[in-house]
Amino acid sequence: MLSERVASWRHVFKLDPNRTISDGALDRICRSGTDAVILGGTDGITYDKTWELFRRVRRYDVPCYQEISQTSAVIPDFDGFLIPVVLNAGDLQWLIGAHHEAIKVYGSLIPWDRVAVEGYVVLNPDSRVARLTRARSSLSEEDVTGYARLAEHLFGMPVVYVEYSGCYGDPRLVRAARAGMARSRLFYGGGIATPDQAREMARLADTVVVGNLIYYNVDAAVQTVRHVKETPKP
Ligand code: 1GP
Repeated sequence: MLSERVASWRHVFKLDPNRTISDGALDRICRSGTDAVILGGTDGITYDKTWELFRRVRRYDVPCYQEISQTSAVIPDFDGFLIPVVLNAGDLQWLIGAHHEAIKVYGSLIPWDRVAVEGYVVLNPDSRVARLTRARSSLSEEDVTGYARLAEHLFGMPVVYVEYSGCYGDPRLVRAARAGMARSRLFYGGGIATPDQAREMARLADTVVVGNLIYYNVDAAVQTVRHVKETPKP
């Protein structure tokens, strides 16, 4: 089951098929010792761009997963599929609409043992994902704890994902998510650029996701693997 594999991830890189990465940088990311590489993004995700990047990543041993944002870009060859559900979306499409449309058409073909749902709480109002989903991102600690509790206990989601995409987050809200959870995996992603940031979020979250840094400082990105893995688990 993918949800069992996800439970072992401490550090993950997220690559955007809509962004350019050199062979050298990709080589360093794939050999970095990270636990998994996720391919996903918000804008301009197509089958061709996803395939092109997947083809390059799968030459390496690192497991590679697709985070699905466009049904038309799904590639069956990935090791597994992560399905984002934006819990604080203002637009129902990103909570259940797109999922229902996709399952209506492709439901009988979906390899459920290779699928895991991520309950996203989107907290950076300026991020592309917040704008697209019209996320209600001005949340209190109680709000975030409530979303995390709801994701785990009402919906049985294996992952709660505190998403600050593009900016470093407020540790108090990451802690608030943890307070609502007992068994699900807490993912943190957003703006990690320094060793201190990697360590701080690794103390609070089970899994730390690094994205943007790959594209402007691959050396620093690779070092986050060590900084996260050397930090005691929460
Ligand atoms: C984005 O959470 C990931 O979905 C990582 O965020 O790109 O800001 O590192 P950054």
